[in-house]
Amino acid sequence: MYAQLVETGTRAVKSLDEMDPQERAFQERINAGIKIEPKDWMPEAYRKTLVRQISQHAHSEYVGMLPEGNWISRAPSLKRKAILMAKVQDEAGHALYLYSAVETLGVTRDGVYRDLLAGKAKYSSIFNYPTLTWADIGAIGWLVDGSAIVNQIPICRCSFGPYARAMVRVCKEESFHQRQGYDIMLALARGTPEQKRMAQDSLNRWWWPSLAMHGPADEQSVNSAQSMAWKIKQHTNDELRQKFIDQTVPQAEFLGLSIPDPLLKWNEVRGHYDFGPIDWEDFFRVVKGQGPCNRERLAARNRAWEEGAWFRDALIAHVDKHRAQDKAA
Ligand code: FAQ
Repeated sequence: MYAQLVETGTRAVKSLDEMDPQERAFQERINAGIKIEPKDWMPEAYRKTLVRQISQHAHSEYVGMLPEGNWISRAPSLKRKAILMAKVQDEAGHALYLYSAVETLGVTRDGVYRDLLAGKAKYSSIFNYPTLTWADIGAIGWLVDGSAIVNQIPICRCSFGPYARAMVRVCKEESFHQRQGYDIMLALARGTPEQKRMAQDSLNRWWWPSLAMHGPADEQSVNSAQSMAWKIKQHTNDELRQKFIDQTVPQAEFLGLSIPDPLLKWNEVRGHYDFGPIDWEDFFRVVKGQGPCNRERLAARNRAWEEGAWFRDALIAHVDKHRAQDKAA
């Protein structure tokens, strides 16, 4: 029964009996699978959780353009370059859908974006690692977009309408991204011994950060219990991490590459792969801004913001001019 006090992570979730009538009616709508829309009443904590998650998600898409953008000018063929450019543009599009979704919650895009630029807002840990070789572009598509899909498909059923609807299109595009990444890995794995080594090296470096990007282990995930009660999240971080591992290991086998985990083993009883410990110290260091590329990523975003000032000013001047003309007419 829902009315049980759920306690996972470190924050407790209220039971229906503890809610006032308005909040209880809200929770009952969620339990019945009815979407919450921007103008509906919602608890302040629900709104804040969504602002936090959707803005972090938008920032991740936006910062996520940088590691891949790094290889556009060095893609190994015209075809790969065109595909990569389209992918990086898609990520910008995802950020825009998400910034639009977050604006329906009474915050401004500029406001949440300035928090990112000031280093106050989080974005996904995974984008603070460098892309050292072309194989990293394959690994990002395969593993990072692969993780993103596992995480985002359930968000298509999230209780907040604008977020759920934005995710439908994002997921379709992410699945193309995942396939293009796998296609790069396949070409390298079937290429020369040196190309295969490059693919293996890239898998070695991206595997563990891709597992960590699903978020802290359930007992450390402070937001999961409440977000699940509100159906913003449908699964815990560990459940999604396990799903990602189970679907990705056979893909690595098909490539003839080895997952860099000596403890990885199929567990007949659980019906899942067992895996080795994740380096959570590294994860939290990266989240706190001490990863290999945190400073570089924020500097790049700040530079782009400053260099784009003339365009924003021109756009506003243009809109103001038309508004004045409309008024005069
Ligand atoms: N990095 O209590 P929980 C992509 C923070 S999009 C940094 O478990 P929650 C597409 C978390 O915010 C990738 N921080 O939190 C692409 C919280 O801190 P807070 C982004 C992290 O929210 C591909 C604290 O730790 N996807 O890849 C991370 O319930 C290729 C405690 O954690 C999304 O944002 C992390 N990895 O669960 C683009 C999906 N994990 O806020 C370009 C939507 C956790 O209390 C190229 N988000 N933290 O200060 C979610 O599903 C959730 O927010 C989780 C975290 C699952 C990420």
